[in-house]
Amino acid sequence: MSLNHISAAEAASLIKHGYNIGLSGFTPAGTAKAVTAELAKIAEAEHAKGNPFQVSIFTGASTGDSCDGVLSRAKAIRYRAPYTTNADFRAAVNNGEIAYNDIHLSQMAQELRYGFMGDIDVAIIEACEVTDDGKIYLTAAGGISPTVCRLAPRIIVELNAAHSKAGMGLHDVYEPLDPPGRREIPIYKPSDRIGTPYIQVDPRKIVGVVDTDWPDEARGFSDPDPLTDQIGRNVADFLAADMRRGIIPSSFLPLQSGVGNIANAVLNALGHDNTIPPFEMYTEVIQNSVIGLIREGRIKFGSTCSLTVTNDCLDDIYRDMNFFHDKLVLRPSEISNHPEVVRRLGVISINTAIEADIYGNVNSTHIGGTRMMNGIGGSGDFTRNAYISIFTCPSVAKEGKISAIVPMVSHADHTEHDVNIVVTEQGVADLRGKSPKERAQAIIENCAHPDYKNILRDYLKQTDGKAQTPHSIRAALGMHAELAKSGDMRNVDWGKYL
Ligand code: 0RQ
Repeated sequence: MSLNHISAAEAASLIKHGYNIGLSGFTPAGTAKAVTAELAKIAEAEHAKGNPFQVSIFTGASTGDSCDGVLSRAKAIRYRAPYTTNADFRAAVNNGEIAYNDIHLSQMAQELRYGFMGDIDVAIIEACEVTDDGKIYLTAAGGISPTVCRLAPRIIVELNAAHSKAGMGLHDVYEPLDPPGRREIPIYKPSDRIGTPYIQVDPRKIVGVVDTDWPDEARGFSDPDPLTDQIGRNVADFLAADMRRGIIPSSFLPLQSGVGNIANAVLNALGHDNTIPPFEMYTEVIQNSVIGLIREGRIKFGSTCSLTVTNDCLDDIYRDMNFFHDKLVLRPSEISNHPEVVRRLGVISINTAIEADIYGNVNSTHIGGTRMMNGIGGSGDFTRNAYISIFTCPSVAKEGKISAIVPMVSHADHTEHDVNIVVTEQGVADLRGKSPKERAQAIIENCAHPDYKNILRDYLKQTDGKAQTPHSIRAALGMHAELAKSGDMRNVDWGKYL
């Protein structure tokens, strides 16, 4: 049978109020764009007529403006999971307009299969090729596409000419069985391939193919600055020292690294530290810095869920697939982030904190304990199962008015039981093998900004100092309360809490 080519507007008209939509993509990479952009127009028209029109969005991770942005502004999202980075979506969530379920990225596909979030009505999948017999070749990300393609009764394919067909061999599509039939995921090294390069679907489920030419909406990165460079160097020096003393094998271990400028700086520093041998990545997101390091031979292999790179970098990869075909693999998020594989391979995880407390609990998601920033992403998948788990952040935010090191985090994403190392531009706190009181000493002395060291030391003085985890429960969030009151944590007066 031949597939039915339709316009994005026709495809969007197939989506009804109340639908649950499963989307391809992971970060703006590989996310379907044209149909959601048209859907926002339908929602606005329906709202203008006084009719309700809202959908639920299930995806791999964040999307671009053509999904989360336009749909949030059109007030067309009722519910969404998981991670997102869009500013308009964030504003809507923090205004109470959208129900947002911020779950671990590795769990998204399986929670859909288990039925925790209801049925999927339609999948919208970006592809660089689709065949009449139902083979869908994904673009720059694995995400939850295999699962939503299997669960959805209808599939819309966005056939995007902005992604070269040269990328057709990049993916390794594999979906585990559900318990009690689950077996081990047979990945024993980052480069192992265990599935197929395409998703096989029943072609009768493909209700339309939408031809587009729409580049990924990947964000660029700021130029490296002295602060992110210093954090990067601190991480690289720490890992090199651990290798010298035999904690990390001399052949090194695979790395996972989150998204953003700090992650880019860390990878640059590691890549250019010649005491560290060429290494591999088992990660969820590959950014530009990794592609450069693969070209330089400093990174031997990258297993990832997405290529969250700038469009010129992506085009270079597609043009040079002869070079990259045995150096990159794209996996579904359930596999790229799978705890079993992360633990087996001994992945070293590097993620970003908003704040860390003196005992090693980390908040990666909530500003001031209540307002959602982006979400946990894959940081929990990797942190809890890592060989060594690392969190990085600048020691202060907002011109020093906020300390990233606080007595007690205002929201906990990663607990003291999971966090091994905290790194700021000030230095490195190695929490491994330490009791809570020893950890507090290491974090305050090595990671806190000089403006806050005495404030944190004074906080500890007003606890009884003897308990397993000394706290003054009345004062523990005193720095946050002070920020809310005067706009500067440095004004905190512990005497008030005595
Ligand atoms: O504010 O935007 O107004 O300038 O938070 O902070 O320092 O620019 O750093 O963009 O890397 O974001 C943790 C949010 C960091 C991100 C987080 C303010 C700060 C700034 C952004 P402005 P920076 P980044 C990968 C794996 C999720 C966990 C993870 C993130 C803005 O990295 O979402 O790593 N991580 N997941 O000023 C108030 C504080 C603050 C603060 C920073 N303590 N209080 N504001 N800011 N610290 C993701 C995936 O899995 C796909």
